[in-house]
Amino acid sequence: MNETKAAEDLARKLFAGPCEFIAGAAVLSALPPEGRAEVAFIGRSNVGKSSLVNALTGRNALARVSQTPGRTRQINFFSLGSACTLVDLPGYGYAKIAKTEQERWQDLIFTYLRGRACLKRAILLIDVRRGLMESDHAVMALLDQAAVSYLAVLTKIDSVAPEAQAQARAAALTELNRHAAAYPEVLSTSAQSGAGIDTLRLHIWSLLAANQGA
Ligand SMILES: Nc1nc2c(ncn2[C@@H]2O[C@H](COP(=O)(O)OP(=O)(O)OP(=O)(O)O)[C@@H](O)[C@H]2O)c(=O)[nH]1
Ligand SMILES: [Mg+2]
Repeated sequence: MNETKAAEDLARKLFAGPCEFIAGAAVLSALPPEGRAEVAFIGRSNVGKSSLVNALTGRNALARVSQTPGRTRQINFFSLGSACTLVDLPGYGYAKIAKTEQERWQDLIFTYLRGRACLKRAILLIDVRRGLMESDHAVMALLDQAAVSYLAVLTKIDSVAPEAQAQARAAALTELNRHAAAYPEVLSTSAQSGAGIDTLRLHIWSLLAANQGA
């Protein structure tokens, strides 16, 4: 068995192990105390954050998914074994919710991202059909400023032809190269078909392994 295969197996095992909801925070004061390494899923409303958390952990209903944007209304924390905490954030950039509510969420998300020492990586989701949009740029600037390293992941790749996927990847990569805290890499995933899920598991596992060794 080569090294990559062994790491892939360990990554799969990590995500097949126990994963439980531990806390939900709709306001800053409700955030759980800092503890294990956190990996947060961020992105516009409806981009597929909750679906990706479910696909990674192989559970259908761990995080709530909806066709209606604005489904996740609090920051949800899920423990993944004893290794880390997966964090499913509410989406941003959804115009149809009340302005005050939008601002409150954005404030909550931004303050979490800026001030959480145990946040080891943000996974920035991009809908393959839409690419990076204006509201993503504000988040990327914030992550750069706060020095939170982030990995861009295209979602819903089952919904486009391979050429469109390649174009979306190239466009995202060009933009990411301008950002200090961005990984110079874009993963392609589908929560529906399972494409790219193992690769993302491996990315998260490697990060935790490196972190534990540090
Ligand atoms: N075709 C396709 N649809 C997907 C995929 N992942 C998610 N969806 C759909 O996209 C919609 C939104 O998914 P969610 O996972 O709730 O998105 P979210 O980013 O958590 O949304 P908010 O919590 O509202 O910010 C749902 O209708 C999902 O079924 C995918 O890989 N392929
Ligand atoms: Mg959600």
